Amino acid sequence: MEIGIVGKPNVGKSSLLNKIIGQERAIVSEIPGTTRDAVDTRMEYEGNLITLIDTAGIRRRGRIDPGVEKYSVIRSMRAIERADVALLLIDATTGVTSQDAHIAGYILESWKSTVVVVNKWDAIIKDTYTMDSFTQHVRKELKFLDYVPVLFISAKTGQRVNQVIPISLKVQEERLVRLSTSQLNKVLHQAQDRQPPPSYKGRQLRFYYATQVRSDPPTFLLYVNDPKIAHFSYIRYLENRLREAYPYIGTPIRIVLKPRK
Ligand SMILES: Nc1nc2c(ncn2[C@@H]2O[C@H](COP(=O)(O)OP(=O)(O)OP(=O)(O)O)[C@@H](O)[C@H]2O)c(=O)[nH]1
Ligand SMILES: [Mg+2]
Repeated sequence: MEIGIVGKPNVGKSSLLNKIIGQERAIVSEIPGTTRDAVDTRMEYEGNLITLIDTAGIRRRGRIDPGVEKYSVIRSMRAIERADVALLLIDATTGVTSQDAHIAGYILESWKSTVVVVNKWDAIIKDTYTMDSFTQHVRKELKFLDYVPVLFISAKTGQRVNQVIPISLKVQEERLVRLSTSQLNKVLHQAQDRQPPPSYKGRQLRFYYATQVRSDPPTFLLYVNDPKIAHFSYIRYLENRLREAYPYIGTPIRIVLKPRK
């Protein structure tokens, strides 16, 4: 599997990569990136072949010029496109910034899985509540990633770095899970009974049956009377009910509506 390490400049991407390689007694080989933007590192972890993609840093002299931020997002995008799971690094000392949200948006658009990794956890003053309140901050700023695990690490001291690969593998495993058609329909019909779709322009959405047409990412086809009268919030509601049946940790769920012939 491919794990992309993405995030704004200076967040600690290369430090994390180096720490992972240094900590895991893994077979590691560095292969030149397919573009100059990325450095690929291959490793084996408990029988899994993993490629870590580090978004290359940008050479800069002195202060950051205005083009750098935008360009680093483009570099992250390329790493995301090649990845199954993206590690979105957040700097604990700055909190979630608009640039982080921008990269998160791109991960979502690409239907890739995510682990939010809050780095530089050593560098802030903490008490027993800090992790909870930082998690809430992440949930608030990255609203649409509410199914994503959040990990607090220090690439400098190595704190919890050993959890990064296991969590990524877990997320990838969930990404490939298929629900049976009967299980899927049971969940969706129960959801519909519990909360029927709201009517739109005097018409009500009717849902007939569903199938999972693919995994990677999990994609569900729902046959309905008319896709045009489905409301976004109702699709979100169905997605949440599906996640109660199976959490799909870190992975986006795709729901596609089709008119029943
Ligand atoms: N205190 C602290 N500093 C860190 C940590 N991780 C990285 N740093 C420091 O942050 C700076 C940037 O680290 P890099 O690993 O080069 O960051 P990067 O994301 O690869 O940066 P670019 O490749 O330029 O985008 C360095 O000075 C690191 O020593 C951490 O966990 N704690
Ligand atoms: Mg770097």
